[in-house]
Amino acid sequence: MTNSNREIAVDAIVVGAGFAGLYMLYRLRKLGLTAKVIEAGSDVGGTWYWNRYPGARCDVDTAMYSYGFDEKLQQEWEWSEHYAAQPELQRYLSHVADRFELRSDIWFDTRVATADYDERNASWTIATESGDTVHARWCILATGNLSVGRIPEIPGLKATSLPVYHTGNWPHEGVDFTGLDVAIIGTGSSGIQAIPEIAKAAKHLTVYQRTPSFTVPANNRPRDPAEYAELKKLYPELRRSLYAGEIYGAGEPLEPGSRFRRSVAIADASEDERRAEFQQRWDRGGGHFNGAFVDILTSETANEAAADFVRGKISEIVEDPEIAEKLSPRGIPIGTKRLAVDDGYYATFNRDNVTLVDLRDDPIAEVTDSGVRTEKSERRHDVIVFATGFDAMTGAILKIDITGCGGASLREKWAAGPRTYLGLMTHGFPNLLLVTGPGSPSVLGNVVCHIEQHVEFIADMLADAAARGEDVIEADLAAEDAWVERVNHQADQTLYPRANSWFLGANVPGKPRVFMPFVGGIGLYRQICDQVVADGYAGFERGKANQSAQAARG
Ligand code: NA7
Repeated sequence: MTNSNREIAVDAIVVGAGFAGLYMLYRLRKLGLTAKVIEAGSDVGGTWYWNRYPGARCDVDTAMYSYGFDEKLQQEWEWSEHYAAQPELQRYLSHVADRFELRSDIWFDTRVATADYDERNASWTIATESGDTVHARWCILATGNLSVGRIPEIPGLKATSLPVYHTGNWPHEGVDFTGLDVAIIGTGSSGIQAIPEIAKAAKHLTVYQRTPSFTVPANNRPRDPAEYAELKKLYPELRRSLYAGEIYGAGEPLEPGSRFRRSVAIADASEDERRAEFQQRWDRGGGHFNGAFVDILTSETANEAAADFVRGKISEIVEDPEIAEKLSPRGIPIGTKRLAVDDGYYATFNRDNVTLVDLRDDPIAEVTDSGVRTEKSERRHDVIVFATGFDAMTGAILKIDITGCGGASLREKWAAGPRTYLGLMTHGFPNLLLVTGPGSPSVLGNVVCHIEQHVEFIADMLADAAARGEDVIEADLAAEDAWVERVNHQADQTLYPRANSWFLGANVPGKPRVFMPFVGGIGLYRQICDQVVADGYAGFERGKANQSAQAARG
């Protein structure tokens, strides 16, 4: 990267030009603030810019995984399928950037290295890896929850001459697998999407699976024009319903106040009713499978019934009973790792050119120049694909060297796990705002609707502060402590902490095991935020920059 040495002062700096950063810029401009967005990629898109692997597509119906803030935009944009693929999502975000003329305030190909808070001026100084400096009152991190890819340390990997790819950082020119013997490591959502596509293209595909995941069919299909026109008429009500938490999770069922939002506990359904409910959700497709009963994520009995249903489907679809058993998750409650949504995943293991290696029986020993050696055997490959996930939720934030009041380091403050108030701010780091930070519902459900809510909360809070002549905002320590406790308490009421998921940081060796998202759901979370606003931004200390830093912080 070349040194560019730009130096500017703006009201707000936004890091990241994905769904969150683009909408944040739009709202900051509406407030009359000057803003600059810094983006590491060469274009907008965030996670949809980087995750270009074969099969990459949204696991939520894109009619709802899209912005609702502009009526014309949602009326004019045409999604071609229910679960749009990466190129279409990238086109959508590019269209949004053009439509609202956002690009002029974005620096592309630029990565933020450090962010330092100056207490005397209540402002942030951001330095980029290429030598730029930005001074800003507000520093807003729209860095995404799944931005920092993880390739595990495996003996021999650094030295291998084989081509190695990670699903989260896929070459823009694509990879031609024709005639190749491919290894893929990892069977989470990304692996589950990539495996069927790579299997179709490659000579042979070997899937190295450490833990089987639950996945349900997407039943993806082109949008029916009449149905889509009807949906567009209902958009305002559908968005309201989704944002109020009346639609299960991500919002696949496209009816207001949806009948797919069920309040029935499993104990109140007969065996036949249970099966019928699971079956119709399986047939319809999508992640709302887990909304079949209200207690699937809180009751072991309900969870086991859902898990059993899916295991039954695996044994129906997969012809070899031994492979079916290896693919069947056991001991992990369904939904406690994000439920994957697939397109022909289990059936892929019936193909002659696909081999499943169960790493629980036969762990990887090393990567060589000719392939992968496990403890029991050695296989030749031409290429290795890692679908091994991300340093989620905190990875992109902590990659930046952030110092707050008194030179305190955010990495040190969060050494035992992230601490935030509402997932929006962290005490000791005034004027640093997080979009869908740890402690907010963020990754549970439809992240675009969570992003819109956070961006609007932040914009309204900045407008309110400006109206009162205030320019310092900081999370109150007691409010933060109480919120962290509440996030943990909510998670402990559910089965979520039972899985070694990235929600818990359990996928990254050495990362503190703390449940990071707020599991109470978007409806409850919005109510809490609305109450905070009604109470005059309770839990946020606010003041003026020209007061002494101590006084400003109360
Ligand atoms: P995930 O869901 O974190 O999945 C990563 C997969 O990689 C998972 O199967 C892991 O097995 C496997 N993994 C990780 N490290 C290793 C090593 N060292 N050896 C073998 N296998 C390994 O990431 P995804 O990218 O699939 O999905 C992330 C989110 O993106 C997803 O939830 C959606 O929201 C979109 P493990 O379970 O750790 O045994």
